[in-house]
Amino acid sequence: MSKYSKAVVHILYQYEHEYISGQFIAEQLSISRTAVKKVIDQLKVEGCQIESINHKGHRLIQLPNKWYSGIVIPTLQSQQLFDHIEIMENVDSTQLLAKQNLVGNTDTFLILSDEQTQGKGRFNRPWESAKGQGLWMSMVLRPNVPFDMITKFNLFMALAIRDAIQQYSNSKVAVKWPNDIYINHQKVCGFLTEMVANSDGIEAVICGVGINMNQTPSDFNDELIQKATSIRIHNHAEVNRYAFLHALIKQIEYRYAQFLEEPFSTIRDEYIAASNIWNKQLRFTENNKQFKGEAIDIDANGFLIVLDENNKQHQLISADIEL
Ligand code: BTX
Repeated sequence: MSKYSKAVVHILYQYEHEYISGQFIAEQLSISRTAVKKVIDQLKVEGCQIESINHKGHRLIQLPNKWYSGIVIPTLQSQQLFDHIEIMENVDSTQLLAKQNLVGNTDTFLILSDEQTQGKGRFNRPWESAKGQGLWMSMVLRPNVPFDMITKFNLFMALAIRDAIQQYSNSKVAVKWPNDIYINHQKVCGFLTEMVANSDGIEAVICGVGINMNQTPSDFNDELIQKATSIRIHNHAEVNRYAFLHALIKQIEYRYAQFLEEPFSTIRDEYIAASNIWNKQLRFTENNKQFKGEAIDIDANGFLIVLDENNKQHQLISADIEL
């Protein structure tokens, strides 16, 4: 990739759907028109649809389904959460990479990848992360809080992700406590929060988020076709990945600040209203024990209160729930 391709992609994207001359791009970057043409030819080879017309210029029609750092970085220019942003084409898991990269420094950062070959959910379950179709990312944050705050962090993140997806969905987006986001009865997102801690508190929080952005129903494999959905399916149009990422990071910034300042009780009513687990019999698995019951409340600390079939009350900090 030419050293100017990031800048050229960014200019084309800023003027998306308009013609801009090679001369204009050359002047912006203080390079020759020949150099601009070379970069544009290379971008076309990579899959960028660019129309080039003599005496009119170049017009970006469509970008391929991949992250361009030349657009991600300026799109997230105003964010305050991360010291740096890493963009990968392919990785086993952004979560694994984040855990490796947080060692030996105190940086906060975001990793995005076009594809994960070994995306992981909770309990090491596989997370399907097909190339170009979703938002597969991990955030490393360094809140100066005691380690029992991790559960609370997860609750605030749930609302951030829900609110961002809701901006793009015509159907209601709901939180399935504690780690999933649903549209109707199908999963659109799974996220998980892990941490590195020492006796003084949390060293790093690593939050992995997988969002099905642009799959069509036929993109899901046999296991997921019934269980999973994407934002696009409920938006009736392809989702602009950069606009969505921007909306998501804004929501995460807002909820992260709230998490640092406020108790869970501040968002408890909002969380309860956003949840999809009420008024139905559910199957719970907690520490390998299974039982049926009904969720009746989320308490001021974010614990789920469940009444089982024998009317015994349980207070759950985390569990697997089958809807
Ligand atoms: P989870 O354990 O609640 O969900 C995993 C389950 O969800 C799987 O067993 C499968 O049934 C279903 N599933 C797998 N892939 C998908 C998908 N694309 N859409 C809907 N359902 C699916 C939730 O785990 C947490 C997932 C976190 C994923 C992110 S992606 C970026 C980061 N890197 C990484 O390896 N994991 C996180």
